[in-house]
Parts: sequence; structure tokens; C-alpha cells
Amino acid sequence: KIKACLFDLDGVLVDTAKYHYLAWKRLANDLGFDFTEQDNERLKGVSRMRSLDILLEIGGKSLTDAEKLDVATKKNVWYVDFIEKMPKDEILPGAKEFLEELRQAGVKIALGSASKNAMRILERLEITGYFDAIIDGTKVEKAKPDPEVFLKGAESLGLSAEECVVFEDAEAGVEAAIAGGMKVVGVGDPEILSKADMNINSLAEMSVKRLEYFN
Ligand code: G16
Ligand code: MG
Repeated sequence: KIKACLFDLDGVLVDTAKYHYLAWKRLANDLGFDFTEQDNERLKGVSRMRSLDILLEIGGKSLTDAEKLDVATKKNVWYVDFIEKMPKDEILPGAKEFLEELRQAGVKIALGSASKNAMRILERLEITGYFDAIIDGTKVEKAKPDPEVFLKGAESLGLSAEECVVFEDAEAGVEAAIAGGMKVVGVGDPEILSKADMNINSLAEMSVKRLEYFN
């Protein structure tokens, strides 16, 4: 029986991908090359340092480890700047309503995000209070598709994997949920997320009733 929903952040609850994109693009331009929205697709759900490696590969640049740390920090300062100014109505359609419905129904809620800025974003959207557990990039060692982030979420809630449903927009995230032995709802392109147990376009299509599908 499903007792908890575990949510990815970027792409599921909020569209921060565009801000990551603008910050990475600024960095690429600083380094002397262009970075397109299509290139940015490769960075979704991927950790900050791995994202930088992909960006440098696209630009054909190589940096020392110290330089990498330096530019990743710069990118994050720009990104945080966008986040601080993000209007709170940028929460994705249906997200707040579904969180509210889950809480009313007594279904536990956890966050499973790769982002080190997750707390800041939840605060900005004023939804921190919905979460019974928050596992983010500051609490995990292994990136998705490793299931660590979701297993830690289930553990924090005192539940087993079979009692959890994961909501993910990235292929690596869907794989992480499956590797953790959890059911998974793919939010977004059903072709990219074909391994998910259920596919939806946005959380506006989701309800506590629909969770019964997994029981
Ligand atoms: C998010 C984004 C990724 C980003 C990663 C790390 O993950 O999808 O593009 O690179 O977090 O973010 P930060 O630089 O803020 O630590 P998720 O898991 O919420 O989709
Ligand atoms: Mg995501």
C-alpha cells in the first residue's frame, strides 16, 4: 500500500531549468563559446560538477580542478541570484494542489533532489512545510541513477521502498526510483520516460485517487 510520495524538484515541482540554463550560458559565453537550450537538455537532473564537465566538453575547453571549482561557484552565484528573484507562482501547475491533497489524506511527502539549493527554492515557493523529509544534494554522495536519494527519503519516513511512489522528470531519476524498488510516475515526455509505471504531463493530472493504481 502506498504511504508516501517522493518528489524530484527541478522539472516536477518548479521549472528552475531555465535559470540553470541562463547561468550556464553566461559561464559558457565568459569562457568564449555558445551554449544552446538543446545543449542544456543534457544537464537536466545531473549534478553541478558533472554538468560543468558536460559544458566544457561542448565548448572543447579543459580547466584544472581549481579552475573548475572556481567557475562552478561563479555559476551558482548567478543561479542563486535568479532563484532569489523567482516569483512564487513559478511553482508548476497542480503541484501545490497535489501536495495539499496528499497532506489532507495523510500520505507522507518527501523531496529527492540533486540540487544543493533545494531548501532555498522550497522556501522561496513557500512549500517547505509540506515536506516530512527533505533529501537534497547536500545529503547524498551518489547521483541519480543511483537510488541513494530516494532510499534515504523512504528511510527518513520510516517506510519501505514498496510503500513509496517517486515523481520524476529525468530519465536518470526514473532509473534511480526503479533501482530503489519503488513505483515511479514520469512527469513530462512519455517517450523519454518510457520506463515509468505511469506517465503524466504535469501534477495537475495527479490525485490521491490515482495513487490507488499502485496498490
Ligand atoms: C537539479 C537539476 C540539475 C542541476 C542539479 C544540481 O536536480 O535538474 O540540472 O544540475 O539539480 O543543482 P545545484 O547546482 O543547485 O546543486 P533535480 O534532482 O531537482 O532535478
Ligand atoms: Mg528533475
